[in-house]
Amino acid sequence: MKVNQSFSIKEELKKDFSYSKGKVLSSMNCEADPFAQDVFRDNLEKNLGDPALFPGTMNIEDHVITILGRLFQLPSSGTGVILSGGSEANVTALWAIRNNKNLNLETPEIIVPESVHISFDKAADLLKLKLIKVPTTPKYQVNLEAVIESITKKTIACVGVAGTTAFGTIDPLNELNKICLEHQLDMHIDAAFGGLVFPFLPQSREKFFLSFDLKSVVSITVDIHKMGRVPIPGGGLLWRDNIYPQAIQFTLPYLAGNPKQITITGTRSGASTIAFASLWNKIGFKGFQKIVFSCIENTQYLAEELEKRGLSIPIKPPINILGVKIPTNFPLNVFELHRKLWEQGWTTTIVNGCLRFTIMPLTRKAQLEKLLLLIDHLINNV
Ligand code: 0PR
Repeated sequence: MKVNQSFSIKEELKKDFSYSKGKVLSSMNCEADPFAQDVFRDNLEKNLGDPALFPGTMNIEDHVITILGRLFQLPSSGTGVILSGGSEANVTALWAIRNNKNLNLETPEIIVPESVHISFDKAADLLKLKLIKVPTTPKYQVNLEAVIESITKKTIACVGVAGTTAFGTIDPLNELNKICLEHQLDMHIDAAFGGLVFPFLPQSREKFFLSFDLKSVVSITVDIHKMGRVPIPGGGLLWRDNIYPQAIQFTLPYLAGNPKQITITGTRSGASTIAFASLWNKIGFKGFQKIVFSCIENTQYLAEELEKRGLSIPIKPPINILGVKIPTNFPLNVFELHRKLWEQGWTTTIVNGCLRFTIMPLTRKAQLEKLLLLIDHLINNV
């Protein structure tokens, strides 16, 4: 391939969207907290893949696991790791479950709701697992009867989602746990997005059961680069017991201290881990809760305003992800509205036929008012 001499990195970067305008409503990432950005920048060289060189960063990773673990009642036998994101965490979780079971099955089966993130398809492909996708209910939660019907001798685990990619819904984890216990199955929870939302909601533990108190739950994915407000990459994986990471452990005989790695990657950035630990030290549970409340308030505001304009909300948003249905008699269809909003710099996605808005910490109510004015203008000028 010929090198284009006029290629300008500066010009290319101008094509990118910036979170700072608050108009990106299609992403689960957002502009990181300014303090977290500073900490991140100060720690670019930290490599969690080499504990002998960075023992302090390793301790900070443990500290972050403790902070996250407390949100989900991780038992004292528990452990965890910070990876590149939710996809790697989900792949690693299924890897550990598969190896730990060690049943000599040709293709072990994992039952997942059809709402799961694409990372489970990737995991199944990589790990030679068979993914059994079961339908969801009209509330976009896993259909429990379908789960029971799907269990076979080859089933080794079930997955529950806390904060689905499409609508932010949470599966009936308590009931799923009962099924798993009865059939001696492991349960993994993908709380990549919802893991730093649900625990801050009032009485959420009773209501949502996103917790290691459910005895079949062996692992939980929780990302720090989504609602954790730190720069990418940062995805957490918590394990109930050390036997899970031990099942995927490799020793590096040539590195000082012969470290054991339980990660797909060798070199592993510690910057977002340090940024998260520092941000938590600074603002704590209450600070994160405030951010979550404001995101949810803004989501509810947008939902109500869109309903007033004749759009429908098929699933009441439990958190800050909003799916909106465009009725057939509306002046614009979902593709047209989606395209026209993008043309004005407002990014959304279309998921399950709905226009999906992710309302992240940087999106202010004033911003949403501007979005609604634009939508009014688009409706009135078709
Ligand atoms: N689990 C759930 C429930 C998710 O929604 C996602 C990401 C993952 C796991 C995987 O996380 P990583 O992307 O960290 O590996 N869902 C986002 C989505 O599909 C990913 C994303 C993020 C897409 C930012 C676009 C974007 O700008 O919407």
